[in-house]
Amino acid sequence: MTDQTDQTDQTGQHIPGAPSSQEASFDEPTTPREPLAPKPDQAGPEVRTASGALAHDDQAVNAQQGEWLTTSLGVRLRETDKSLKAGRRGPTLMQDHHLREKITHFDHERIPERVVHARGAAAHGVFVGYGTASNVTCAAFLEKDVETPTFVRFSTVLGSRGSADTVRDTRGFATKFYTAEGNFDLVGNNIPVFFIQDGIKFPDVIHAGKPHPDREIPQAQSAHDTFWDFVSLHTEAQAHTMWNMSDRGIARSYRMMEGFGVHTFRLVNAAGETSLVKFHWKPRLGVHGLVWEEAQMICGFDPDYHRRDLADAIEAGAYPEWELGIQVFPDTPEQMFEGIDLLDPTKIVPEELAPVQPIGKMVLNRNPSNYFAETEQVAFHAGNFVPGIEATDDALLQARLFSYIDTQLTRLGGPNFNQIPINRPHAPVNDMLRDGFHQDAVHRGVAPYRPNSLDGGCPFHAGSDQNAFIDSPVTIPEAVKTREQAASFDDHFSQVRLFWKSMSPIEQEHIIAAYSFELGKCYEQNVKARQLQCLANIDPVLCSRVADSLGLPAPEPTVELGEPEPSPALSMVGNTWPLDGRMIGIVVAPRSPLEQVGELRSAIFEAGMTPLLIAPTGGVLADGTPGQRTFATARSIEFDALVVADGSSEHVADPQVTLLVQECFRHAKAIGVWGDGAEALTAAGVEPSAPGIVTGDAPDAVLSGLTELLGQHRVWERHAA
Ligand code: HDE
Repeated sequence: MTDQTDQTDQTGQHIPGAPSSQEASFDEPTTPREPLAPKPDQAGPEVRTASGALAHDDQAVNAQQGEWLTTSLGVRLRETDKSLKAGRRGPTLMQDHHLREKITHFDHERIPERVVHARGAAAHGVFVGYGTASNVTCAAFLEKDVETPTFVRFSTVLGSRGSADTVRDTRGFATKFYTAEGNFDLVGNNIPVFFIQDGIKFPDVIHAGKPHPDREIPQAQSAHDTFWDFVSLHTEAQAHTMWNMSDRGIARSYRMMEGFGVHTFRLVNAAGETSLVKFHWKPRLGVHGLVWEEAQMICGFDPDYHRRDLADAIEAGAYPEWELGIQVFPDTPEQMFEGIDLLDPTKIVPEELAPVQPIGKMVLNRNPSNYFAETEQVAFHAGNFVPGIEATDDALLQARLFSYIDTQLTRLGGPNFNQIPINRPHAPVNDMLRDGFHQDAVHRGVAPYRPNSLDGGCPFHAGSDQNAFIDSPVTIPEAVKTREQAASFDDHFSQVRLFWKSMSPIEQEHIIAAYSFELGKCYEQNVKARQLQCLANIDPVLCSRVADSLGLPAPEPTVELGEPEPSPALSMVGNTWPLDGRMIGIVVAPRSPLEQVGELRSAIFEAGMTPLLIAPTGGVLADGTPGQRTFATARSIEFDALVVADGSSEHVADPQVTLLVQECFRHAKAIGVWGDGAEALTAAGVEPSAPGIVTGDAPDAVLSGLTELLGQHRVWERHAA
């Protein structure tokens, strides 16, 4: 048998996406064998026992072993295709234990999906501390060169488990650090502000965003009446909504998103001194979005787009990377910084006022080997802290501290969800929590209580010299018990204006188009009018442009519009970034010069990207190189840039090729042509002199032009034009 990952050309480079570690044989195999190993890019969680100790050295053996099919109790089976019947024509007998076990287990394969963030994809990785945080925290995993295994789950918020990846939505960015001092979860989002200031409003905003309760539509989107009804009435949601309407709401890739802890957290150093911080993940590849039309098309053509992109990049060795950074603020009694309330999760502190200081780096380098066991069963908790990191009184965070355990009780079927392999800590566990559904540990001793003398007084309390978690003694000012919040929380618009003013003109155009689309999909005129009033309180140009699109009058602001200092760090354009894992489509035809095409493919691989050959039909080219796509299966959404090779002139009139070129052009993607491939431009009505078109005599010149354009992500001048 050949290694499936060799499915490629003579250069030894492979195209990601083979489903198994071995190529499927044409006939059903007849020789028994041990279960296949995972693919080289995959790994399961390190298999630990419920106490955190390493289980069997050979991880595969912990899950399944032996070459014969068995029942769940290890009895070998000789037949699983036919049930036990009274005679060849039945009826089926109740006695068929294997049938009943198989069907019963199947009937219960699904668990409830997450109430929010149901749709997700994940990867294993490793975090390395820089040691630069030791002045503010004693967390051991942040010390210099300490390596900590991580598991990261990215998600959308609104959609069901089977919904599309590229809908306009917030993305979850949840990281589990398996540190030597216990698990730390940083359960963040790709947007640094949240819809609401107090967790008690969470069910409201989610009910408003989810499909309407009567018809259960629309799926996984905010472009509907209940959502805009809520956010235009509960105006603290306007900050988050503006971020959603920006290109951050339609990420190009999970690899190209920032991550934020959102809340302010409290760090404690070895001397017991505290600071307030905000966590940031900065992606090495920069922050990039899709084009809205493209995002919508992907929902149909490849609803698994983000999931596939993450897995393919890791399989291709283009490991996604982020730096973890902190903004540090003094822990003063008022918990404010430069007039910004640090306990208000609808506000950011601009990076220009408090720079993000890098404290470590994370690389995602292994795909999960089983979606259900890992990505579905992972249980994050915003309150999983380690010594040196603590919660603040942010009322949103406080409610989360309750919610995450509570939700797992039904989702994962009982209180022992931390014993599921992906959730097990790598630190020793001795917890006195006993019994319950799915108890995996066989506890010893007779005294799971403290104090005791019967188990020798064990387990003992740890002191600070044993790295115990100690809640810092924080002074709570004398106060009255009340259902109110600080007056500073009442400013719902000034930072939304700051965000708008920090956008480049092209990003502002995209935001106007996004509001116009979303509100245009609403039915109720008063909901649209009310949201226009909110936009008037953000910016008159934004408001009037959206109002024009809706055919409604633009209202006057009801608040005073300030002139905030823009924060350039909020803009996604105007820089250049690495290209790892980008996809380049190459249209070839039987007459194309295959040697040159081969050189082009090798150069693309060398640049850390993946070339996908698009040929008129399936099969291999004359030199034996396999084509990855045909004119019938290729669609522009899959490629970051397109090349039409010499020798394609007979095929450029093919409607699929024309469509490819036109869509790439519309979606601001770089297009390169060489030789008579240039005729594809004419067929598609694209001017060779238009921005982002690279023409040349040879593929190397075309590639170098494309690479330069790709570094800026998209040819945005085309949209401006
Ligand atoms: Fe969550 N959130 N959340 N959330 N959240 C969940 O927990 C909740 C909030 C976030 O990939 C649930 O295990 C409440 C903010 C992510 O498994 C649930 C409130 C932020 C994920 C829950 C918030 C988040 C969740 C659903 C308001 C960004 C996915 C399943 C007080 C900082 C984690 C689960 C994963 C998941 C509750 C607000 C991020 C129901 C009550 C703010 C990334 O417990």
